[in-house]
Amino acid sequence: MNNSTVKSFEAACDIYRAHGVDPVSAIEKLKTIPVSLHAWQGDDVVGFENFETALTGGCQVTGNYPGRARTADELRDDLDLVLKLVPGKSRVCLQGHQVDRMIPGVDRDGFTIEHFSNWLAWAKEKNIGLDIAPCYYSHPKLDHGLSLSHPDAGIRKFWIDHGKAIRRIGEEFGKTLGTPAVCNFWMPDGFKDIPADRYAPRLRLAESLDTIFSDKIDEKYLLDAVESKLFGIGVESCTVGSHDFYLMYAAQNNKLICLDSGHFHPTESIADKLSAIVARQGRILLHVSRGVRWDSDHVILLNDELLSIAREAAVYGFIDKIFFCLDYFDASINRIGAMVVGARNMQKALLIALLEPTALLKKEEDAWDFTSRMARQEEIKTLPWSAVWRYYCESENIPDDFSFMQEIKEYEKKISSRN
Ligand code: RNT
Ligand code: ZN
Repeated sequence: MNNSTVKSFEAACDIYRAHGVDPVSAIEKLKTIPVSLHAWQGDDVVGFENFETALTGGCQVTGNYPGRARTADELRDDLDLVLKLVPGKSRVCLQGHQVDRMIPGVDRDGFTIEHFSNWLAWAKEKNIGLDIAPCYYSHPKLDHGLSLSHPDAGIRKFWIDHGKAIRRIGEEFGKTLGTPAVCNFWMPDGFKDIPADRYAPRLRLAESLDTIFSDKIDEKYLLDAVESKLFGIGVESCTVGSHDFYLMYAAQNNKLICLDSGHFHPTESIADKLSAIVARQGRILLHVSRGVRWDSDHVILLNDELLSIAREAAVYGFIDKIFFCLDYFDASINRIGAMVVGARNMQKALLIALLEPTALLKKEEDAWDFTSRMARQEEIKTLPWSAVWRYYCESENIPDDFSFMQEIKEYEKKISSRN
């Protein structure tokens, strides 16, 4: 290891220890926190079914940077590189249309583990966990923008069967990989303009979900989650699976609620919601994203929002109850770079949170000394976390903050035939 890295780490350790924090245990803790990398950044949420459809999910991927993974094999190659450039404990989360292969005559309602067997073999070999989400968009059966809440029972049945199929696939992931697969349900159902009836679609959505979840699967293998949303492109006026709807649904059915940081009013932070939900529901799934004005799924940056999410997740001793999954898609830049920058930022934010001298802040707060608390919060911003980060990356053989770009550029040359 580089001598100056060790020296600055030791100096940083002295400072942190004077604040009652041990960077060595912060690093050890960080290594145990799984972060699920969202595979869909690699294929622009296109999937690998035989047909190419535009993304019809009330969200949008923009940009035409070369190099999109066109097959599951290509995506796995890309992820192999991502995993080399990101420290910490990664998982991979798939969308239900990122199949290895299609089987003639079998549509999404009939997918089985056979459609994902190479993914499973790959994850087993790499010793990482897999998560999955059914894919309720980019398919002709998403009719008038509705799936599980559609008035037609036949359409609902197709999507119910898709949900059931993906849960079974997740169960296989969980069994084989020895870690439960998180199976996240999000569907774009909603209305562009003011609906006459917001109630009936919500009743139908609840009933469809009940039918899907009536197949009992052991939580040792599969953890169900439901993801809420305020609005999306083309569904500006009403989202059937709103936050109120899913918070209630999750609470009543003991499911994970998934909070996506891009799915609320632009000034509403999900950070404050973490302790509220964990206090009542015990656990939570996060889709860590970055909205810019609309639900735009930009690459996550090390900004105040990310820092406060990680802070709220890490300091109360319930971080093992938080499931982290990244969720953004930017096709205007190198997709591997997008994944790596965002995933490293997630790791950095978690490290900064684990290095927080929370006991000092609490002491000041308990003594009603809110001025010192504020001064302390400001002091924390200048503590030398970057020396700890550099040491951590080097000790894990992960390139430092800019040199990973070199590997990405070299890889970009190798995959130039994709264009
Ligand atoms: C959409 C949701 C959902 C998607 C994925 C690709 O607004 O956030 O999680 O990002 O299905
Ligand atoms: Zn999401």
